Amino acid sequence: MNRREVIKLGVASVAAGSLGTMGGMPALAQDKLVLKSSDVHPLGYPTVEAVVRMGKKLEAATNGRISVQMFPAMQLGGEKEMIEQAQVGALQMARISVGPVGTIIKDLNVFNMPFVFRSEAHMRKVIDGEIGKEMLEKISANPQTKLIGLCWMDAGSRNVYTKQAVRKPEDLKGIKIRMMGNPLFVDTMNAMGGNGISMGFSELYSAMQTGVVDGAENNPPTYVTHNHHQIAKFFSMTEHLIIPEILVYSRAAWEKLSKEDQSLIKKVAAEAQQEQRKLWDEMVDKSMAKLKESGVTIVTDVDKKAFQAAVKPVYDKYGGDFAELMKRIQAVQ
Ligand code: GTR
Repeated sequence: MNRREVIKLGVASVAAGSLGTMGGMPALAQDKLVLKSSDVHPLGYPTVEAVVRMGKKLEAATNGRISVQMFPAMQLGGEKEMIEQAQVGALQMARISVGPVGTIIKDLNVFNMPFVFRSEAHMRKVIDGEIGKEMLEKISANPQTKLIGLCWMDAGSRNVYTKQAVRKPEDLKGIKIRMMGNPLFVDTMNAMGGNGISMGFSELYSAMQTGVVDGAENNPPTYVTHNHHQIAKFFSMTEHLIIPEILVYSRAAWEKLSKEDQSLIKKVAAEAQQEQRKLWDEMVDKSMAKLKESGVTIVTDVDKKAFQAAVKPVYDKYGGDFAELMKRIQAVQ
């Protein structure tokens, strides 16, 4: 029995087939391929919209044979659960942050290093170039991941948000900041002066409400979309992490695809990488406007140099693993 997501057109069409051709119906039921895809963000969010558009392109290119069924807004759990579901083939695609993937593939952690990119524009050049290509291949080539790396997406810069302004490392003293599930991030927050608490994204809102954490760090669209700005009203532009997102495909499901379908999916994914960043830029502008309207204090006079100096222990601990890669990233202009 083929475990691929195959939906038969139904008993009626099979019966029609066995009776010969009725109304131009093919003799055999046509297999449809519905690609289940998941994201922690809701419909309309740039990463979700980019994959929905990919689905429309796939439908158009295959006369409806391939389509995407989107499960947004953590319907299928947090990022950890999504990765596990894709690994066993219960989901075909998952849009995730590189954050947790760094725990599976060491080299990918280079993108998770604080201040590794000079700017978002620098990060985009890196993911669009040789290094980006190599990293996608690393995901696909490593059997342990059970995933295929399809394309990158943009998630801007992450900034600290809590109940007070954060301008320098001392301001974070004794403050519990939720970080993504990867020890590198807890070390980063501790080095920045706070107390890093590792926690899944799906638990964060209630953890902020109940005071389990005092705040978190993320990009403006996530901060606003998930209403975190209603609880933690100071958004300090620390820009300590610029972590790309990644669209992965279940390896188990990928291996069942024809070569033609694989290259079609890769082609539309490469287009999505470029399209998503336009949606992203618009969303960042909208989110910043909404923050201002909502009475959030946006702290811009952050001593970034002090934070950069503070994270040196993170470089001492992890940097040796990918010193060469970091040099290549710095060399990208
Ligand atoms: C968002 C990202 C999510 C998730 C989240 C988090 O920026 O889009 O995929 O990683 O951050 O902090 O867990």
